[in-house]
Amino acid sequence: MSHCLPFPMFHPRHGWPFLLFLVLFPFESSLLCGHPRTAEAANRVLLYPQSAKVSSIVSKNYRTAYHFQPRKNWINDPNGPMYYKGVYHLFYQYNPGSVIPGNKTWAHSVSTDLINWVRLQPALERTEPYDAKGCWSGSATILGDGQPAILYTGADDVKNQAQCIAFPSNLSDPYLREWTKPDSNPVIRPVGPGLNRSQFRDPTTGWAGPDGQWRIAVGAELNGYSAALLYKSQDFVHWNRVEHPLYSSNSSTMWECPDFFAAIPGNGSGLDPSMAAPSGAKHVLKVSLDSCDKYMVGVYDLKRDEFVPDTVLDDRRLWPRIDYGNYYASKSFFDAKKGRRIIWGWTNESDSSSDDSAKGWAGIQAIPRTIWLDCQSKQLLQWPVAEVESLRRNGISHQGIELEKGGLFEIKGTDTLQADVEIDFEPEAMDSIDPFDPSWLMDTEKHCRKVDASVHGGLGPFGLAVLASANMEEHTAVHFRVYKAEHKYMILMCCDLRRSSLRPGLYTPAYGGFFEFDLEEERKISLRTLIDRSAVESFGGGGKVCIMARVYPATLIEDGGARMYAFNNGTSTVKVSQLKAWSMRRAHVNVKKA
Ligand SMILES: *[C@@H]1O[C@H](CO)[C@@H](O)[C@H](O)[C@H]1NC(C)=O
Ligand SMILES: *[C@@H]1O[C@H](CO)[C@@H](O)[C@H](O)[C@H]1NC(C)=O
Ligand SMILES: *[C@@H]1O[C@H](CO)[C@@H](O)[C@H](O)[C@H]1NC(C)=O
Ligand SMILES: *[C@@H]1O[C@H](CO)[C@@H](O)[C@H](O)[C@H]1NC(C)=O
Ligand SMILES: *[C@@H]1O[C@H](CO)[C@@H](O)[C@H](O)[C@H]1NC(C)=O
Ligand SMILES: *[C@@H]1O[C@H](CO)[C@@H](O)[C@H](O)[C@H]1NC(C)=O
Ligand SMILES: *[C@H]1O[C@@H](CO)[C@H](O)[C@@H](O)[C@@H]1NC(C)=O
Repeated sequence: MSHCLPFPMFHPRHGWPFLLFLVLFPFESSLLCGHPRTAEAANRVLLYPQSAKVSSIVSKNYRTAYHFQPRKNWINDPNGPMYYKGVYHLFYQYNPGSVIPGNKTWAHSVSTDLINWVRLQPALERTEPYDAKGCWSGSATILGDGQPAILYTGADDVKNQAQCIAFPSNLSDPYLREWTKPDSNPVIRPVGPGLNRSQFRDPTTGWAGPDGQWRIAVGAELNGYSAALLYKSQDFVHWNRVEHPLYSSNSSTMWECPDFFAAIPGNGSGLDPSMAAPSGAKHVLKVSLDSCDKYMVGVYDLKRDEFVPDTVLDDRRLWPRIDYGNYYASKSFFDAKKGRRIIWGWTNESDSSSDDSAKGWAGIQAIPRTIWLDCQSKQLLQWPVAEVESLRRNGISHQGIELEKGGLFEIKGTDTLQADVEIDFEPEAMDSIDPFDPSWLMDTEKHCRKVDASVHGGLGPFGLAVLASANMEEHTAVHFRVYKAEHKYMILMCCDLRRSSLRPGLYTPAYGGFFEFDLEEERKISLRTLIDRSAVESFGGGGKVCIMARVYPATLIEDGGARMYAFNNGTSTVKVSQLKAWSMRRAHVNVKKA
């Protein structure tokens, strides 16, 4: 299986993307764009009466430094990401007037490196009767003639959801600032057998079928069950519903934000959806439900025009997830510049809405991730886009650290609030591994709560404790625990937020996911964690399980001196064969307007 690589082949070089950014978007004097320097800029400290023990503190220190976010207000789903003529575009659900959801527009930013972003005017605003209640989520497609098109959901005043189209007003504008909604809108009305007109949204990017016609899927409730409805069009403007859905399931009632794409097993290259998928390609259907993003791997039966999953799991708790933490409404796109598929996902706040009002902002996008299918076509793998590494500085590295039971190694020499850490754990012995119980798969969060970082196991828990206060009263633990199943090893990865902050009233689950691992062959269990103030984004086993989390430690504000440790609380000794960490520079995210 020499063609099966753990990571995509491409390794773009760094350093230059930021320079290119400066060339394309030279700094203007109007860095604040006419917005007054409001209280937002001040380090606000609010005391809440409900907290007797600890004062609730809301600080600008929670604002992320290199995750995507607007300057202020509410954001949710990523929309219509695309690469077009040298520029990456990201649109996103945005309430221009408030820090709570509502009045959704498509805000718009552009980048040349996926890291530094310049904001533009909104691409879509609520201007028509059919989108009076909001321009909701959707996708961009690069059509055959090279022109991009947006399909989005318009919500009207009487609870109809309909799919609408928009085209760039001026194709000579390199940033595609203005978009036009043609009179033919809405192009897909919420009518048809079995359809619930207020559960019909989030059109996918179009893909070309063997008959040359375009196809899209739309998330829907069909006869009371969840479906990805299939539509066909010759010209992308006139659409017909295919009688049967692309895929449907009785295990839930509605799917949001479907995403459908082809991938070659074990190949890190992405595939262009406007071209027929090569033979041997598999297809992936991702859907959003239960506050998380789940997916199925299968084949696209072209004769029946249907997605057929390789495995049908009736219990949706068992469906694999894009991310086992705080991550929703993801959307992927084919990056023609580097021939890869990239996925964006939304991460909400997990503080209170009064905290959000005090901060003046709510919501970020997770780091864009390269996404590909493993050799066995069993699961998706994800890794932060290589461009993220351009933010690294002051790297440190250690080898061969022995961590016995109770071992704690402080990682010093990097910024602990903005860091990128890569660590490989290697078990010294494999004889004390605890047995696996498949029933844990039904509720991995429950299992992570039960076996937290202080519960000694055979092999594990071992991992990182980040954003920790001096006495460890506050810390976020990201850790692994190895189990032996009948013919394989199962690794549990947890991200435990229960001690992430002393502040009361926060949402602090213990996230968790399992992955299979060939421990005898691979030996090293890797963890990469991106720490960005209130974001802790982790990639276990080379991207097999990803966990995005939001944390609001008081430590971050009070002494600014958060600590970071590698630890082992398992009975068996583990060796940290390699540990690398970097401070992460602040990216230029929407601070200026083009
Ligand atoms: C939506 O906008 C209207 C005014 O256009 C405003 O009255 C209302 O409060 C806004 N709603 C939200 C949730 O922002
Ligand atoms: C279209 O964009 C180009 C490049 O930015 C600009 O020179 C031109 O004036 C624009 N045309 C219109 C009609 O706005
Ligand atoms: C359609 O969906 C809405 C929102 O979930 C629900 O309230 C309504 O009962 C559904 N209508 C039908 C006919 O099932
Ligand atoms: C869903 O349930 C209905 C009615 O019980 C059944 O006819 C249909 O085949 C089921 N569909 C799927 C995808 O299981
Ligand atoms: C991956 O697929 C592309 C076609 O999309 C092909 O050109 C390339 O050789 C493949 N790479 C490997 C390592 O198989
Ligand atoms: C390791 O276990 C001990 C004892 O159970 C506990 O006090 C300590 O907090 C644990 N370490 C971490 C990093 O959780
Ligand atoms: C994000 O916030 C947490 C805590 O309030 C909720 O439990 C999640 O349901 C929510 N996620 C989404 C997708 O809305």
